[in-house]
Formats: sequence, structure tokens, C-alpha cells
Amino acid sequence: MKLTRLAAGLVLGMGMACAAFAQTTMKISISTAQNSHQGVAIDVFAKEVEKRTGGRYKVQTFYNGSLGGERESIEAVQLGTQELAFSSTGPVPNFVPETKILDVPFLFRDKAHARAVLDGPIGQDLLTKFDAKGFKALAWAENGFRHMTNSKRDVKAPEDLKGLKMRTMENPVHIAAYKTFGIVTTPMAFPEVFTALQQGTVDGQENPLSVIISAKFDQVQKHLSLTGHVYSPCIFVMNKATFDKLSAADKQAFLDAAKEGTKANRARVDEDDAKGVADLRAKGMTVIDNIDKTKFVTALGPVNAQFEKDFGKANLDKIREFK
Ligand code: EAX
Repeated sequence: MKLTRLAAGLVLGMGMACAAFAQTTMKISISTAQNSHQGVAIDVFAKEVEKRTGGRYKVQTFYNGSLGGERESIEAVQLGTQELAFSSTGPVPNFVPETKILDVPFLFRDKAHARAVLDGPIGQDLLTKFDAKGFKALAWAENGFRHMTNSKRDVKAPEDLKGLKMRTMENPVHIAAYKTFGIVTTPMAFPEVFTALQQGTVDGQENPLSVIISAKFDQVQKHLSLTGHVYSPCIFVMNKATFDKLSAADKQAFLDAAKEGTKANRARVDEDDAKGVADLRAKGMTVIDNIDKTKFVTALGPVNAQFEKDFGKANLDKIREFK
């Protein structure tokens, strides 16, 4: 009798302890290293989620594409086998076609312009387009402006790109534009890029300084041209059903944590942009930093006409002229 009561008490006590410490663990992944602008984003996010939910939610962080490439991670989030991912928008149009417009080359003047568009009504409206596809898009963040690297020659003008075999993201807008430059495009997931460059499967690739530095592409690429040909947004995505199950306060906690992650991410991109060129020169890269961008814009004439048809000139102008 006594024993039974003791056992009952124990079970009750343990139950209460479990309730008090109930912790749900979620996963988030990136394809770059922890020591990168993306690593900073998810590390801050994880810390903020835990803090803002009183430790009831814990976010486990995975780096270097250890859970798969970006497309795979987004797919996993859509299926719900992974709760969260942080990804560039490279593969996103394959899931949410409306985001394609952001990948148009030379659309944004600078980072301030891009960030203002993403944080303003255009970007916030685009976030809602993820809902119907099984995602909750928590916040925009960034990779930054993409530049071209290769192992063959200095790229100073668009003609220099003709015949270069370059790895691209699995992004239809990028591929169409780069083909117009005469690039031989080879779409590939990020975790395979270093080896492909090292083995000469491709001559080059394009990525922001933050990615070039953190992925150590200077070890396998000689020539860097600051083409800044396209702005590369990133996004925090969450499985929609998982988000919907959260209480209103916890939903807000996740949204606020993503905002904090974005702040840290953008600050790191600024830092990498500020010291990246000197850093990469010191590591032996030849950096062409006086690119005449108008030549590159002109070379894209035909495909730009197609983009205006596909996305609507008025929609592109709304982004171009956003203040
Ligand atoms: O998100 O695939 C890419 O080139 C991306 O820029 C990279 O994964 C970082």
C-alpha cells in the first residue's frame, strides 16, 4: 500500500518534472561553414529561439551541407522531415516560383537597396507566397552580391566569359542569364562545388565574397572579378505545419529570432565585403575590381527583354525604383 503510494507519487513527480522541462528539439541546416555569414545567422537564431521560449524549444544547427544541399534541405522542410532550413534563394524558385524575380541580374543597386526591398512591402508579400507550398518563411537574410571566379583567365568584360564552364546554382533565372554571356552552365549543389573546381570539372563559379572566403575557393580558383552581377538573398524557412502548431507567443518568438539572425547575418556580410578583397589578394587571387558593369548589363539585353515579359516590366521597375 505504502509502496504503491510512493510509486504513484514518484510517477506524478516525474510527470511534473517532464512537463516543466519539456523540450522540443528542431533541426536547421546550411550549406556553408559555421564560421560564415550563414553560420552566424543560424547560431544567433538558435540561441534566440531558446532564450525567447524559455528553453522549451531547442534548435540543433548543422553546417557544411551535412544534411544535404540547399534544394534537399528545402525539400526536407516541405516534407516535414526537417523543421527548419536557412538557404540562399538559388533553388527556391523550384518550390515558390514567385521568388524568381529577385534573382534577375543587376536588379538591385546595392545591399541597402536590396535589404529595403526585402524588408518592405514587396519582400514581405513574397514571404506569404511560401504558405501555400507547405512553408512558413520566417525572414529574408542574405548571401550578398555574387562575383565570378575561375581558374582560366582574368574576366574584365563580358566577352571574357565566352566558353567558360561555370558551376551555377540550380536557378533558372541565373542559368538563362549566364548562358547569354556565353558561359557553359553546369548547375550543381553547393557541397559538390569545391571538388568540382579542384578537379577541373568546371572552370569557375560565382558567389559573394562571404561564400568564396568561407568555402576557401581561393585554394582552387585564381581569378576573381567583382562583377556583382546578381544579389543573392537567403531565407529562413520552417515547415508550415510545425509553425502552425506553435502558440501565438512562440510563433512570435521564432519570427523575432529569425530577425535577430538576419541582423547578425547582414553585419557579417558587410564585414566580409569590407575586408574580403584584401584577404583574397593576400591568399593569392588576382582581383579585377574595376569592372564596367554597363557592359555586362548591355550583354544581357536579349534575356532582360525575356525577363521583362516573364515578370512584367512594371514589377521589375517597382523593385528598381524602390526607395
Ligand atoms: O548559400 O549554392 C550557392 O552557390 C550558394 O550561394 C551557397 O550555397 C551559399
